[in-house]
Amino acid sequence: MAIRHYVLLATDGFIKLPTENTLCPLPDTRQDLYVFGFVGGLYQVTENGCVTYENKNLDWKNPDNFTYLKSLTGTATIPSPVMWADVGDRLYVTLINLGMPTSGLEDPHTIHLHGAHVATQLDGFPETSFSVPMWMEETVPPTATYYFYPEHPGTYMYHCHVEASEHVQMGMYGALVIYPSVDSLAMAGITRNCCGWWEYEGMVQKQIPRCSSHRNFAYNNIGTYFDKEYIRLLSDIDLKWHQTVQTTQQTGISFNASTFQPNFWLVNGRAFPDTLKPHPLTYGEGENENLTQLNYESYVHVATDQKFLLRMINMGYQVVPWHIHGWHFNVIGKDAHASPFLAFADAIHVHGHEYMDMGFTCTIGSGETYDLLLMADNKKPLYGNYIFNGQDEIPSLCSQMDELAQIDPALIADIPTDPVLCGDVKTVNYVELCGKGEFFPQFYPMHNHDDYKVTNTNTLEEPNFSVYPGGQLTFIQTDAPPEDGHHCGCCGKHHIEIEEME
Ligand SMILES: [Cu+2]
Repeated sequence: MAIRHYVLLATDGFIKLPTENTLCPLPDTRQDLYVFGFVGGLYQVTENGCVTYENKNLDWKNPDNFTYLKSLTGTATIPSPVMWADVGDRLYVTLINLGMPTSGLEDPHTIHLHGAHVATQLDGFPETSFSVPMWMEETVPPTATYYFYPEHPGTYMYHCHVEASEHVQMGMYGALVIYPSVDSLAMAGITRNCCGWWEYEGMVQKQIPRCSSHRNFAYNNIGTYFDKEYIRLLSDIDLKWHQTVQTTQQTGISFNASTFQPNFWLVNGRAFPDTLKPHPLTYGEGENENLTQLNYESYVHVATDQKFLLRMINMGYQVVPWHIHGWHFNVIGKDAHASPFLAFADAIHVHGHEYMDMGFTCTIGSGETYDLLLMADNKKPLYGNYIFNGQDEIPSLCSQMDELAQIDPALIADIPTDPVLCGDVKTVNYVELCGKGEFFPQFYPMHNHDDYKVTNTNTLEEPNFSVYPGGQLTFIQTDAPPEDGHHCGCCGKHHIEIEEME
């Protein structure tokens, strides 16, 4: 059990949205968007009586930190920092209100831990609790500290609930993830033996690498193991609202909520092609286990045969039909509750598709979360022969692509690989891969299937226009199974862990 204490500071800021679909556009082709949001993050963790300060500068009681804290004013982006904890931890979030100087608005703010089982006093709904005023004086800021005792693992979100129609649209939201604890897994029969292997009801689970922790399970269920996880925080932006809020103090004009008409659709605060780039809120690998657990990377990059979890969160005002190419997902949870199908499959000891809640498009309403588990299985055995050799008297796809390339090389895509570092964009071209006899990497898009939301709008110039692709679109890249892996004798899958069973 740990006491995890976050400090969030509410303020305003700007993000830049692409108005083109070129991968690394010049800054002047971007749309500035005025936003509200939270900055800050994890302040301290107390475990077994030991206090670790993750960011001592967030200690708002220390006057030495006032300059730093005030310097965060105006630095908000979308989304706000990820917060996470284990079941049974105590989660505290201290809220400071830095104000929103660009617009001059002096609104109070709250933190609503959406989906959390908290007492009404802590709910962040100001009409039934309280809100936090702006920090005006050079004394210790007025704060409130929210408390959440996480009982259920799953995917949650948080947002400000002051004038929610406005403050949520302006961007005051972030992801909240609760993992099972070692104890909660044990109560579900999931334990670790002395050699580090995971067991379920006393049976060693060879498909789960020993390096996995309790945070490689989405729920207290053996069927919710994943190798990698990704947050998909979806939202939509009405540029006119944002511009109106930015100038409302001068103009006296506010927006009419019933005219909501978004023209940007975001994944983790960004529109394609920015979704292919490394996310600025992502910490370096291994930098700090308290901080590197989760991030807002939009580009999914896994090895073939890995299991990956998509934590879908819809903070927009529109329903999102989220479609994933390449594989069918298994809905292992919704709104922080494990799918009942998992228990059913477990009870009758089957794991076939017919006993799971599978699909290829997940329809996500505002305020909903879904946990989608995918297995990046290997398509080479089924499709490699046709692609490289041809079959059924149809020539190889490689030779067909080669002929198309001779008509126009641009017909064969140069696909950017993960992560796209502008200035050094690495690409894959399938004609070249054919020449090397290589099947990997594979690339699968996932996107909002309201395809008009897979666009970016240019509102800077007349006439206004939109470009495709843009908006809520990103990729899953799967590389070849690792060469240093081993073929598991139990499940027949390829695993990264090379150690033999003990
Ligand atoms: Cu607010």
